[in-house]
Amino acid sequence: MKKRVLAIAMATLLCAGVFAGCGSDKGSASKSAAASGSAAASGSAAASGSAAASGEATGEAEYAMIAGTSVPDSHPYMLGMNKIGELVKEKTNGAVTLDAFGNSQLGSERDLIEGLQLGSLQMTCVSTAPLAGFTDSFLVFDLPFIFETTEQARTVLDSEIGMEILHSVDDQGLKGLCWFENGFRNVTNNVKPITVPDDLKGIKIRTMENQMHMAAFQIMGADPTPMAMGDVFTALQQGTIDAQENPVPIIATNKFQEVQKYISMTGHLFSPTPVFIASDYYDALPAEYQTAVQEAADEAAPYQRQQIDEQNVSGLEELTGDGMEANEPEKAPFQEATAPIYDQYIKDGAGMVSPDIYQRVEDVLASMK
Ligand code: EAX
Repeated sequence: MKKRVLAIAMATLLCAGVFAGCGSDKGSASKSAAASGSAAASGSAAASGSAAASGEATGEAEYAMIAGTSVPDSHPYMLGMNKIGELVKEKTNGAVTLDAFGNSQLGSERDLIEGLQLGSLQMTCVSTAPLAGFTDSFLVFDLPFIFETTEQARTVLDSEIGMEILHSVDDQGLKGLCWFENGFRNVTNNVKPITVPDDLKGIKIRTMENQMHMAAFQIMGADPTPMAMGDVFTALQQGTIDAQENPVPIIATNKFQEVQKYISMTGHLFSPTPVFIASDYYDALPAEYQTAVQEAADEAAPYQRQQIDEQNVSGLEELTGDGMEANEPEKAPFQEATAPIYDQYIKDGAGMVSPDIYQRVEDVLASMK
C-alpha cells in the first residue's frame, strides 16, 4: 500500500515538476508523446525536477536521470543500476547522475517501459518477458529450456544476434544499452515439491505477462495467472495463488520464503534483462555524455552478472536456512512436456518467435559445442 502511495506521489511530482502534460498521454505510448516528454526532459528542467523528486540535492548535475525497477534495493538489478550511476557520475564529473528507485515504486515493469516512452523516467531494466506486449523480437527467450547453462545464455546475449535483439526497439523509444541478467527461473509453491511436470497439475501459479510462459504452464496442467511483480507477495500470502516462478535472487530479496514452502530448481526459462534508456533523452545528450552513459552501462554489465552468480548461491542458502525445502528435479521430463511450445510459437506472424531469430540463436549455441 505504502509503495503505491509513493509511486503516485512520485509520478505526480515528475509530471508537475518536469514534464508538462505527461499525465494526459498515459496509456498511449506513442512516439510523439515520447518526443514531447523527453524534449522537456533534457536540460536544466530535468535536473531541477528530479532533484526535487528524489528528495536530495543533486548538486551541479546538468542531466539528473531517474531509473525504476521492480525489485528490492538489494537485488542485482539495483546494484547494477547504482553501478551505472556511480560510473556515469565519475566519467562526467557529476554532470550526469542516475537515481534508481526499486520495488515497483515507479510502477510495474510494463509501466516502466511505457514510462520511458512517455518520458516520465529515463532508464529501466526489465525481464524480456513483459516486452512481449510491445514487440516480438525478444520472444525467442521465452522458449522453455532454450538455454541449459548460464554460459550459453551469456554467449548468445553478447553475440551479434543478441545485440540486434537488444537494439531492436531503439526506434520505439527504448534504446538498448547493455544486457543485465535475471537468470534461470525456478518454481516455488506451498503444495508439494515439484519433481515431475504432473506435480504442477491444478497448481495456481503466477507468471509474468507473457503468453508463451502461460502456455508452457498450461501444457503441464498448472493454472497460470499473469500478474505484476508488485502484487505477488500479497497474492501468495493470501493464498490467491499457490505458486510463482523466479530466479533465486528475486525469491530471496523479496523474502518469498516467508510465504512459500518448496523451491524446485526447474530452470525452465532464462530471463535476460535489457537495460534501456529513453531514446529521445539519449539522443538529446551531448555526444561526450552519450559515450559516458554507454561506457558506464558496458562496465556495469559484468559486475551485475557477477552479483547474480553470487546471489544464486547465497540466496539459496538463505532460503533453505529459513526453512524452505529445495529439490532438483530431472529436467528431461519438463523439456519433453513443454516441447510443443516450439511448434506452436516458432513461425512467422504476430506474437510468434521469428524462425530467423530462432535459427541464429541455435547457430550460436551450435558454435559453442
Ligand atoms: O524482472 O516479474 C518477474 O517475475 C521478474 O522476474 C522480475 O520482476 C524481474
